[in-house]
Amino acid sequence: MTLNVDYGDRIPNNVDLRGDRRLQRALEAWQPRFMQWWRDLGPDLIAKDVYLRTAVSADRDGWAHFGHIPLEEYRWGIFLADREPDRRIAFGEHMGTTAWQQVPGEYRADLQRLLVVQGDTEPASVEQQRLLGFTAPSLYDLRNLFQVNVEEGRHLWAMVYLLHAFFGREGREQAEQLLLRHSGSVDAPRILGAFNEPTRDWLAFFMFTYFTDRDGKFQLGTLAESGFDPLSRTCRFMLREEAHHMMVGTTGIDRVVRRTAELMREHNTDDITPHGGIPLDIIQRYLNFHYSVSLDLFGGERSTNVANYFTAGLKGRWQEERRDDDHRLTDVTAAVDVVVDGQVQTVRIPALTALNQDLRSEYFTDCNNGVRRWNRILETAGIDQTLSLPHHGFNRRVGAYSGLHVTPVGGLVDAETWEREQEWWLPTASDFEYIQSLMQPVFEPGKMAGWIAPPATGINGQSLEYEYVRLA
Ligand code: BYC
Repeated sequence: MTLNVDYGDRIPNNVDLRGDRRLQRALEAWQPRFMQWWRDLGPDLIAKDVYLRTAVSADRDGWAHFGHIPLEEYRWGIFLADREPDRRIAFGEHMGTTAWQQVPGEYRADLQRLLVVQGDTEPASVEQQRLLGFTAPSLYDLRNLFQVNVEEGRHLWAMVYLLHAFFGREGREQAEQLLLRHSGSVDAPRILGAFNEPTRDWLAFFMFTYFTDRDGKFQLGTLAESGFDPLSRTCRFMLREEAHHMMVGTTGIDRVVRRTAELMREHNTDDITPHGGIPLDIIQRYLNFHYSVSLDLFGGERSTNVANYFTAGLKGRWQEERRDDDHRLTDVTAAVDVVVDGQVQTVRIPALTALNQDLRSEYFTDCNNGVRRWNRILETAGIDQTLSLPHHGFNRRVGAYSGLHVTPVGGLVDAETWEREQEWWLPTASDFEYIQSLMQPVFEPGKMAGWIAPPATGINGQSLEYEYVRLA
């Protein structure tokens, strides 16, 4: 991938902004609003500088340049992956035709909606994480939090660029709105449920970056298939950055589980709270929560929206081009769960309307890899307990299961039982309180909070003792 980033511009970009003065001016007018939003709702802890990765150069590895900079000086910019010559639409009714460089009029509203929903999640996650810096378990983790935050900010830029460049006045208005809705706000909440949930501690942060960012990976993967080429190229570049967020979540939970296992062995007990560790049952309840709210992000099992997006060529399937079928799906059916008279049944529906479930099952397989990893850590430590993903009907607010009470193992229970038993399944007020009590900052280079094991390696070949963040 070549980048050829133009850093001479106020907005670094590889889309030749200079060649389009109107667009450049519109984005330059949005930039101070973005900075104001970042100051108001971005990270609350102000550091002198942070060892950050920024896209600067053209070669394969060089897109990631590392150096200490103040967060506010991060060069948020607009980067698209290279244009593939003669790219063709790979699915839907326009399959085989040339990918669009402009928005087709008939799909304008749908595309704009997809961009707005995607764009809304990016600043939302920064807002959700804004207080975490104060309680970071190490400078290494603090640096990773800030890296995730600046890149989510950049992903907002990515969607705002598309809105400004291709959707005229309406697009600019939508870009304004992206800064006006706020996570958890009563009057103007973020669009999707999970992005209004608080990320109150670092266990929640690791769960969020594992489960919720992973929805991001899969959704971006489907948008990378889009017949609207600028969206595809934008998402392909975003996915490269997203890999770091996945790493933060996966290794973050690895390290929590490893430390928990160590303490369980050392003290020969499951109740490691007197020793400052996070008990496995609390980890499981956090996992249950974050996985279930992230499943909601896939929409309903049965959706005409997703069928329309696919048929129109706007949103493909995960790894569309590697699939061995006709890529149109007009004559195929798929099995989905429906609820009839309070009971779950499986019915066959047109595969097109079941595509949210198709993506969700790819996501499930990926999530399960993490659970296997964590169980291997437990097994290696000689602990005979395991973690698991709850049933897909558990704690759902969207889709077939939204009106039901389903236990983590998939049993249907009545509302009363749910009320009585949910403290075993979802984090409780006392879980939150206990985890909060562990959230004491560790800001000395090379040192680590007692509830989490150190990472296996540092960032960009640096040692763990490296001063990843210099505090003010
Ligand atoms: N909360 O037809 P349905 C990321 C709405 S994460 C609230 O079943 P559809 C990131 C839905 O909008 C990835 N509302 O669903 C991660 C629809 O409303 P309208 C974000 C919800 O449309 C971490 C109605 O319910 N990107 O990048 O097939 C950090 C009926 O829905 C929810 C995308 O999501 C919910 N959970 O699919 C930072 C990609 N679910 O239209 C970033 C773009 C559904 O009737 N979005 N609704 O008013 C999409 O592709 C689709 O909009 C969805 C929903 C997959 C979200």
